[in-house]
Amino acid sequence: MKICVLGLGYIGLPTALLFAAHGADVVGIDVKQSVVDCLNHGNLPFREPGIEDLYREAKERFVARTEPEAADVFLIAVPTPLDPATKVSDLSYVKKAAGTIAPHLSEGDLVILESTVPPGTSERVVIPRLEKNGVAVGDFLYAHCPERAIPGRTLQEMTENSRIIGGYDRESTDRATSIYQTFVRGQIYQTDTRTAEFVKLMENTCRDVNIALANEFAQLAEECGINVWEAITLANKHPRVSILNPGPGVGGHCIAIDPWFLTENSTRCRMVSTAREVNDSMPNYVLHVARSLLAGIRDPTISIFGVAYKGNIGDTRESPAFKFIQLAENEGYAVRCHDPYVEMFPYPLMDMADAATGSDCIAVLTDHESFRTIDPAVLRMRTKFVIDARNILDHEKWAGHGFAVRVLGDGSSVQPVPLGEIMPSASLYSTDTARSIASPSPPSISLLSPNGREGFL
Ligand code: SAJ
Repeated sequence: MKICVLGLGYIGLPTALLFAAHGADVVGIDVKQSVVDCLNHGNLPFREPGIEDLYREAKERFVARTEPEAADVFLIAVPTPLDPATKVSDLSYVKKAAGTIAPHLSEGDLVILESTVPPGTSERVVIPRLEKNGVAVGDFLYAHCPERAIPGRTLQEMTENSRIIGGYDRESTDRATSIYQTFVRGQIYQTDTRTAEFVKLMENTCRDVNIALANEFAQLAEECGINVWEAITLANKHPRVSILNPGPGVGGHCIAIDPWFLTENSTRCRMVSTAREVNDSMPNYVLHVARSLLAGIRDPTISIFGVAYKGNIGDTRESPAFKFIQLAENEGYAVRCHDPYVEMFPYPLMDMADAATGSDCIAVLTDHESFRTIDPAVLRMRTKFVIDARNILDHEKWAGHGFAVRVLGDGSSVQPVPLGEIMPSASLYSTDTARSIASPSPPSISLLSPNGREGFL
């Protein structure tokens, strides 16, 4: 079996390599010559746990090219970004991919779309382009098989997760099922194409709405003077409650984008777009916290720890850090960035000690495991503020080194500050967010002077 995989990104490349490692001859197609060259020279264009070993296993049966060629199966895994101005999906890559497959399509071939698309895209946009060379759907087979793997565990999830396969007809669905069964160990559920498109969007939208709820709880908790992290832990003891974690916003190429694919053809969506707005506003909320801390400090510098969109990966796509950096710079802050996982970023990246030296505030935006064990003693700050937007730091340790720790969603000893108001003087900050009812320990409290520095230098 020969498979042509169009798009060698975070989904397409691992999928192509898995097929090759399980016996298919795979031609990987990417419009970027640099990606093709990189792979054909034995290198990988990005990191992902296990992908190097997989590449070694697969390379006898894998080759990269810039143009598709005749194959038994064509798999489209190209990006479907969002037009940021209109909040409408940009299907240009999918359209182009379908158009370049058409001249190579023969009766009996199978085309699989993995890219996430608005409901109805297969019928309205993809299939008509595939038919342009005279072979009609039904004569060729077609299925939508949305990807479900999470960056950081891509290979494991591609192999173990269940899959939804929505075929144009029964033959298409069965053929696609048998092809995925070469490496997927999870259950495969069959449906039609439009349902499969909708299911994928529901999954990511569900997560987005639940994160938005957690983010709203965090802000409410601050207003109520309680610690949301403790409250969530307790609420989640209920057998039917599972609240997610608040944070500085939702990034990544999917959850921050896909919900808009549901709303673009609807005039009825309320909750979906509200959740997007809540999550998109979280960098503003973190900035509001920073503003309250840094008021009174001359020429403040803020050091961002973590620019990846989430923990333990180097992926910065749609990261909330971008918005936070812009807001902080507009506020007049000097901004420095540190991320041990990220290699390429439009802003200069510094090592941890350099990013902290002479700075006034650290904002932890990503939950990298390595941040748990940072030794605050090595950080030569001018003013020792830290905002932990992920509740990842060892707060007692940081407080022990003179830091005033502000944890997103911990209002247990923060005086509420109305949004937009710059807090000029004293307020109290808890340095202990990990109190439990079973073993309460008194929070250590730092009283800030009007210039916000006393006691922390
Ligand atoms: N986040 C929170 N709080 C949480 C969980 C996540 O703030 O409790 C944030 C993360 O920090 C990150 C963003 O949300 O910025 C998204 O991260 P994620 O881990 O929730 O998801 P992704 O975007 O890496 O991957 C998602 C997954 N979808 C679901 O879990 C429903 C994955 O299975 C999909 O394959 C992927 O989208 C995709 O490609 O569609």
